[in-house]
Amino acid sequence: MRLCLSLSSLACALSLSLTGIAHAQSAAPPPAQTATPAEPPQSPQGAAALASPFPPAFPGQTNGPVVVSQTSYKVTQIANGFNYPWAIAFLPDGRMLVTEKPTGKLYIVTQQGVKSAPVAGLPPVDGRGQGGLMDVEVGPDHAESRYIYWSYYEPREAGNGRPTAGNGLAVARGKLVDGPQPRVDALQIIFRMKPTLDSTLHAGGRIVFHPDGTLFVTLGERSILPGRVQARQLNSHFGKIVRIFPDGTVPSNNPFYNQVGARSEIFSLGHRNILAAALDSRGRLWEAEMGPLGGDELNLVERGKDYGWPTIGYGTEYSGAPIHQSGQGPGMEQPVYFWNPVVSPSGMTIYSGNLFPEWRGNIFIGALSGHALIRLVIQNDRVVGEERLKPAGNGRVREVVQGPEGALYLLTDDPNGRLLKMTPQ
Ligand SMILES: [Ca+2]
Repeated sequence: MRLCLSLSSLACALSLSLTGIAHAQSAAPPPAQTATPAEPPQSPQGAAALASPFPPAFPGQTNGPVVVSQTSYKVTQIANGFNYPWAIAFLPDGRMLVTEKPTGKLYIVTQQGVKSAPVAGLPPVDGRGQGGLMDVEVGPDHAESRYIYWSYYEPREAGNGRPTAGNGLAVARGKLVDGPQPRVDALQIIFRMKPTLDSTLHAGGRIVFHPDGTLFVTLGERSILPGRVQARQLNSHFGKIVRIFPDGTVPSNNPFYNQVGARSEIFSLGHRNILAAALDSRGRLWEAEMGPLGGDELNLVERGKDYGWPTIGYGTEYSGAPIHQSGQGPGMEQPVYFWNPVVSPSGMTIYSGNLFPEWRGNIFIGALSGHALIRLVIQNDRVVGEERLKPAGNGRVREVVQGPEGALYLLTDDPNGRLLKMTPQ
């Protein structure tokens, strides 16, 4: 069920913030007030890495051994013409929900590639910068409730003392009404990231349902320094993964539920910007986050733990300036793996299907600046092999999801975004 189908992921957008710390994560034009950064080095595995400021904490934490699949696959294009699509979710009959980031549009797409009219009734999005409509998920009780869930940059009143509009990530649900003009009814906003900030960057946006009846929402730290400094502060949602019930209420067994001054939704902290997250077969949450230059990370997320951003890490600012005093620190978790050069992880699924037995248990990650579908072989919670697959040619891979039949479905990140399907050759 959701363990397999909803683990998807997703990704992010553009370029550089005022402080020069964002990834070049999308081909979309940067906001007018920002400089255009150099694209992070394209990173075919084995290419020369930039010098890391700190050594890895353990062997194999970066630049893992290259592995090659024995299984051959074919790629079928189901549809194209999506404007920077972001996420895929499967309806019970095999049709797909597909989001478009900057336009805020949601489509229903058949396996034959027929697109519906945009689903009506979604609230407006702030589509500037990395913003817009992000993830979509089909509720675990969809058969009875018809609920679908989605995340988006919500336009808000001005934040952080600036005259321009602010925003924040929000998660909404509504009941899908199918038909020639699909719509959602009973709209309900179940989560609002706080505080509001004037930034069009790093708000995260992945939604992952857990079999225990809760859902995780991954968040970012907004890139600009007033946001970044909040990533380890419990009074802010920035740089956190939060855990809520589908109706927006907060589980009382969350780690900081009763802590004065802490936001009760917080599950983990110290993240930079998470667009890729998925559960494994044991129900554990993995995430890959957009790091600074040379510092994208894979983390196994545990309740109440601190993943260290911006205090520790293995990268530098995109200007080359230092960020961290150390790669390690007391009370903070080490990434399972990090990438140098960066790959811009933007979608994730942990394969559990029958079509590709060789790939069971592997972590698949869509890479934007990596222009690849990354396959990680995991043993004892460490990366023991990495492969860069090219099912989208040299395209930027935004999303990877396992379909109900065990195929892998992908989205490419471009103005003529493609919906692709990988099946055995
Ligand atoms: Ca970290």
